[in-house]
Amino acid sequence: MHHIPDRMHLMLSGGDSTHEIYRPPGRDVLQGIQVPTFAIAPEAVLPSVSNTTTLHVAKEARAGLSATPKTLSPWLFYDEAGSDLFEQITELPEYYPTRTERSIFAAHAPEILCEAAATSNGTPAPMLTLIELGAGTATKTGILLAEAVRQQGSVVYQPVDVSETALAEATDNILSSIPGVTVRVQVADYTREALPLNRLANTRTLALYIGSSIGNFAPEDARDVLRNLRAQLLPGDTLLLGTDLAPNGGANANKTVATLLAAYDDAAGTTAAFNLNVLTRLNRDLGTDFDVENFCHRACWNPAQSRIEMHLESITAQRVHIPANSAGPALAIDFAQGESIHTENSYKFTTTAVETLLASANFKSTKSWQDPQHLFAVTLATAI
Ligand code: AVJ
Repeated sequence: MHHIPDRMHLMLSGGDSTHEIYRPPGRDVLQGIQVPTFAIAPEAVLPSVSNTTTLHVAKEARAGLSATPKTLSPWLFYDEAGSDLFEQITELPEYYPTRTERSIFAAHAPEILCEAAATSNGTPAPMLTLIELGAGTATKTGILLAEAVRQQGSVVYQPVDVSETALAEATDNILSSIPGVTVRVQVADYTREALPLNRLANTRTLALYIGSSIGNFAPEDARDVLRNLRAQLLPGDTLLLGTDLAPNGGANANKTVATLLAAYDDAAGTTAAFNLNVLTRLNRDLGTDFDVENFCHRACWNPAQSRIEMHLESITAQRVHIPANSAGPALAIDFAQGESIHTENSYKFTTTAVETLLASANFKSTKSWQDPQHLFAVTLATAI
């Protein structure tokens, strides 16, 4: 049973002129939530590519699979099945990042929120508004929201995500478990759109970018994502950044390459299923004819780039077809035996790398917290 949130707590997140009433599948009323929609030129639509998301999938697949080496972007993982598989990954014994970051929040939430509200000149602390990039179902955010309510009586929470269903779930969870939170959802892709974050006037913003989501971006792209965010903030606003740490960084002998590899190639095969699901998604969305059985999951550590890479390796020589659609003509994609599609990078950071990245986007690292095993870092940075 889904809890229907109190409508009074749901406010329109503006910034776009076109809106529609948001009705999650299988649910009755959630009419308070409104989300931006997109205008599509009628002539750009063919039956096989019938909405902007699918058009974007088609363009991405065409470009990535025609390139050498072949690539597919990690955002393609997150259809409904992929999002479910990712949730399962976060509970695997080998996948330490999610529970480790949660443990850091649980241990340090009061200090994190105090630091974010602190003023250098002794003026009264302003109210904090929490904005979360790529919020998903916001399962870890509750700890921080509950602490914000404890410290300031109430809090406005603005989760931003591409997935409406994830945001609806996030809203349900938070409104039913943490009194004092007002949720303003925003359906947007912060990686592609110059976001109007609808920063609330007369409050200070604490932007959350957690879960090591930044790890999917190559250094220059990561910098651009943070610069985009920075452009929406005022000096004194803060960013809480979650980053997975590099193996054997400094005095850290707890974290080995083997620890990392296990996290991306678990015994139950959940990460393999997550990786392979992207091919199932393309078959469904674009009518491609990937034989999913004929590819296998590979995870490797790239020490020069400090990243885990995920690949889908072609078991045999084979040809795959992308049917003609509004994104382009029919394409045949040839795979040699052992050739792979590079599907994801997951960058791992040293504390120095985190500081350098933050500085490159005009943030000053204020304070950082790690778990006792130094697997994961949570860094508070101030917009300067
Ligand atoms: C969601 C990007 C943080 O890199 O660990 C998990 C995605 N991929 N297992 C990560 C992921 C394979 C995850 N991030």
